[in-house]
Amino acid sequence: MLRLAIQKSGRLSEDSLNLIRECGISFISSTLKLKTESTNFPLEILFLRDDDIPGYVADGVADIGIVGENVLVEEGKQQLAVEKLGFSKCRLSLAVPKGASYDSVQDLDGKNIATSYPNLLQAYLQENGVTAQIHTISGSVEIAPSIGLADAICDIVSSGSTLISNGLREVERVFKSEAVLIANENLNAEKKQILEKLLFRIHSVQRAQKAKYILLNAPNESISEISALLPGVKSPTILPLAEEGWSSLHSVVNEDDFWEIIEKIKDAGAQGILVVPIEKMII
Ligand code: PRT
Ligand code: ZN
Repeated sequence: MLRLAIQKSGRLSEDSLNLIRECGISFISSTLKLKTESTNFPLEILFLRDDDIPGYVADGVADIGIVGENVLVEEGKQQLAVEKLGFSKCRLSLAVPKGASYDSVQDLDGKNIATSYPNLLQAYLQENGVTAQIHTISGSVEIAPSIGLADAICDIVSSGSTLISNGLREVERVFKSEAVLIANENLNAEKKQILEKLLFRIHSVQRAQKAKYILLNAPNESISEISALLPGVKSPTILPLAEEGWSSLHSVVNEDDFWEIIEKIKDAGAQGILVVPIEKMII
């Protein structure tokens, strides 16, 4: 049995639970419960505050966990990281009041900066040869300049709208973060094996999220040109159509190069292009 710690309620909770479900792991979840066990996989889930997850995993109270890299690195436990998960993307940024003059991070020398991430901020300032007064506060960091508590703030930014609505301007990106799977460093053989199984499923889900299945019709004389444009897992599947001289091509394309490929294959004579999502991709 492997014990997984995820955030009880917050920005990581839903995506963490969805990832587990997409891995085919079923469980009964209730917002009132602190613990649940899967009905079809040797996994127990603990629901905790995100800040407690790295510590519990390091101590072995939980075997693995899902947490933001910002929290993990702030707590100095980056050695526990196993795999980036691609959700809850955000950045830790420095921001100053909209009207304040600002040219470079050196302008923060001798200033007061409010943050909930003193270690990440201190490391960044040190790298840049800046000495500032760091005020550690646990919440509502963005109001610190307007109440005279600080000249600047260092906080998590996602869309940027919180900064704008508090009259602040993002000036430096200190740290880029996303959700990460972490694991205790001394798992026994049985737990390691379960983790391997879980990682295999996570990789299949992640590959599928990035890939699209594409079907198209093409005149036979265009097949070789179109095939060369379709990367696929191996090579495209080619099936003859009932109509003489035409074929159907099936392949897999990566989301990142998707539009570029579509344009090129259209120019090469592809018609009736269908693009469908892939649920799992096992290679
Ligand atoms: O109760 P618990 O301690 O478990 O939760 P929490 O309140 O400490 O954390 P939570 O749920 O707010 O965030 C969990 C994790 O989500 C963070 O550690 C980040 O890794 C990640 N994440 C992603 C974010 C954001 N996006 C985010 N936008 N964490 C916080 N924010 C906040 C930010 O602090 C600021 O107040 O949202 C505001 C900015 O958002 P924008 O979109 O206006 O820029
Ligand atoms: Zn927290």
